[in-house]
Order: sequence, then structure tokens, then C-alpha cells
Amino acid sequence: MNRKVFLKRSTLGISSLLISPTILDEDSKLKKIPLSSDYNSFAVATWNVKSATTVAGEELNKGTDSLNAAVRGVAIEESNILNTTVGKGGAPDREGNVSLDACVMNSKGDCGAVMAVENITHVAALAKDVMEKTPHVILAGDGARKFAIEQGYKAEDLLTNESKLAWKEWLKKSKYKPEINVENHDTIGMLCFDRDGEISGVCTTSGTAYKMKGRVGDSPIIGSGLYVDNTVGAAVATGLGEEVIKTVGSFLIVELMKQGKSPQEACEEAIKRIQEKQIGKPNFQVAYLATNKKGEIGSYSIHKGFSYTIYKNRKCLNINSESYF
Ligand code: SD4
Repeated sequence: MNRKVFLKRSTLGISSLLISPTILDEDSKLKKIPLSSDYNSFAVATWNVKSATTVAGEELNKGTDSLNAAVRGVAIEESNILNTTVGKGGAPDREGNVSLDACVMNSKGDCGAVMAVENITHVAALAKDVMEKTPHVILAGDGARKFAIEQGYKAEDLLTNESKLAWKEWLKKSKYKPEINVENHDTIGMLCFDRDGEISGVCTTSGTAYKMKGRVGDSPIIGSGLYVDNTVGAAVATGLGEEVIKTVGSFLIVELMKQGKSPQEACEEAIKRIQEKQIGKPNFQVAYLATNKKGEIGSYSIHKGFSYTIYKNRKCLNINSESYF
């Protein structure tokens, strides 16, 4: 007897709760059915982004895979014009152009990224398209924008009146000084753990406000802003990208977890690597968020004020992170 059929017949009579949904899927092409009330699936994201995290968590509850759930979740913040650090409404560079960065990485270790893209709101979805529809991992600038238009994305003006007024105000002094925590609402890095225990992640941002034209931070750089190793866990970063890149922060955290550290210990070690090089208290923020295969979460930042949001068991919570200072 075929093994899958055997498993189905022998367990259905006892309790359908014992059947792996994957076996049912492959075998009978049935849609995934809920096991008990909930799975262990969850979505977790940097900062206070309850709507985005809830959308991702509900997608996971419906059986959406971890990457698509994360991309759909972050899309909420990408189109939220009140969020001046992600997507439409993001603060521009010093010449007044809004340029976005994003990357995605799935449980198979495939990844895609777009950098310094103008006029396209949903850059996380675009990064996923780069991964799935091109022979490349990264598309930058105008090439990324052209690819988006070919794929049917709408070209939009991403500079809102509010962001334009704030930029004009900034121009009066023209002093580049990345803020430490932007209203508890910043780059969104999201990790999703789906019903099948597969982990994927997404990172999307407009980067630091009033950056030089062409500046790219950590967020679209695999290993810096995001890293996933489905056998171990995943990590995302927010804060001053230059410092994250110098220590390849997200990859470092996943490697530390691979060597046995908990997500919390790994995030703390990655922040210490940055702090070690500073004299005294730095005037920038970096924060990390990580999960492992057991679904344990860790987070740590240089300064107070970082928080993360988790959707699990149909509840969404915003949790303050511990910090070095
Ligand atoms: C960057 N890491 O472009 C992003 C910005 C950010 O909190 O996360 N700010 O450097």
C-alpha cells in the first residue's frame, strides 16, 4: 500500500488531528484544514506595526506560506502614508526623491532585493518578483523601476505633501542626522513562521531621511538587513544601516543561533559587536529581532525605545525590547 494512503486511512478513524496537513495536501489535493484551534504559526515584525502584523498572521492562519504572508503584511505599511520610513510617504533623499529598498528571503534560501527604487510603493513584492521572475538576486535604481512597470506595478509619486514640507524645512539647515527612534515606527522587518514550520522574511524601508542620492542601507542587503536559514532561524535589522552592514548583523545572529545561542543571546551579541567599536554611548540606534526553529523570539537594541509586534494565537501584541543602554 502507498505510504501516504496508509497514513490517511490508519489515522482518520482515530483522530483527524493526528494527520499532517502536508500529507493530506499531497495525497488528496484537499485544501489545508485546521488542525486544532491554531497552529504554531506566527508573524513578528520590527516596531509597532499591528495592522501589518495582523494581516500577515491572519494569512498564516489561512494557510498562506511564510513568504507570501510576510509580503502581504508589510504591504500595509508600504501604503501607509503616515509612516515616513517605509513605502509611499517615506522621507526623501536630500534632493527630494523618495527611493525605497527591500529584500525577501524564503525557507529554501532563495532571495531577491531591490535598491534605490523610485515611484514604486510595493517594493517587497517587487523584490519577490526579482527572486521568482529574473535570473538575478538584486535589481537597482532605474532597472528595478522599469522591471516593476513591466510587471504591471503602478508608477506613483511617493512624496506626500507632508514629507515635502518636512524636507523643505530640513533644507534650511541641511544637517544629516539620522533619528534614533522615529515615533516607534520605522523600517519594517518581518519574519513569518508558517503552519509547515517554514520561515521566511522581508525587510522594506525608505532608508534614512535626507540621505545622499543613491545611498543604500542594510535593508535590501541579504545578511545585513535580513537573513533566513530555515534549519536554524531568521533575523532582521532596523536602525543605522551603515553599522549593520559593517557587522553583517542578521547573518551573524543566525550563525550565532546555529552555534547554540538563543535568539535573545544572539541579538545581544550582535549589538555588542557594534558597541565594541564605539567610544561611549553612540548617537545612533540599531535594533535586531530574531526567531529560531522552536519559535523562540529575541530582540535587542543599542538604545531604549525599540519594540516589536507579534501576532500569534489570534492575538497581536507590541512588546518593548531590552537595550544595551
Ligand atoms: C537604513 N536600516 O536604510 C535602514 C533604516 C532604518 O530605522 O531601519 N531605520 O539604514
